[in-house]
Amino acid sequence: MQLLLLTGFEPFHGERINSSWEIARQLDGELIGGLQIKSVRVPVGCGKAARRVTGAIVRYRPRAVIGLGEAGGRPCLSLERVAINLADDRGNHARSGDPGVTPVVRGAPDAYFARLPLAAILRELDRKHIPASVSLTAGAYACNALMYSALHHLRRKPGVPVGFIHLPYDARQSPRHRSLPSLPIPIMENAVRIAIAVIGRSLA
Ligand code: PCA
Repeated sequence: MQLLLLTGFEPFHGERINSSWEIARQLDGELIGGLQIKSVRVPVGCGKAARRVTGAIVRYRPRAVIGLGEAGGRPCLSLERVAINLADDRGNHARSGDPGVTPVVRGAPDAYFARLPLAAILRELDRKHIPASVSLTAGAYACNALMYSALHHLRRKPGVPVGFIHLPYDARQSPRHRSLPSLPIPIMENAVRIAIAVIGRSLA
């Protein structure tokens, strides 16, 4: 059975849930587009996230990798196009100042592009009326570090699709963030299923 490694993050910044793990754990074990989902929960921190995802890749030898993460404040699903070799553990609290130049992987390339059929995924989400867009920055925190290290680790296996999807807050988080956008988990979960089905078709 071919596995798709699906990662989701622990709650952080005082939240009780993280939409990314809520969805990943829900999909664990499902068979979608010929790929069996293996979900892994990831700690929030650049180094820890990078180690967890590379460890999971070594252990499960997945046919495809999708990272999920929460991007509170974004209005729709973000299909990340780029991961950069920059690790800023100040996280989302860092609204100003210079993040410095700490790399995710020392001596590695400045950036990698996602290896997912983003246009086809976007088309399918549009067809199902699920709001999504392609994003040109995954930030410089744990989500970017996870995406970067997965792409770096699998750089010699170009046939393995690797990418990352940022999610808005879950609607259950909206009482804490009344002026920020959110989506109900079932809609986001369906979106991730659709993305995986498109990836599965691209491998068939
Ligand atoms: N979002 C953060 C880290 C964990 C998460 O879910 C980020 O965007 O980097």
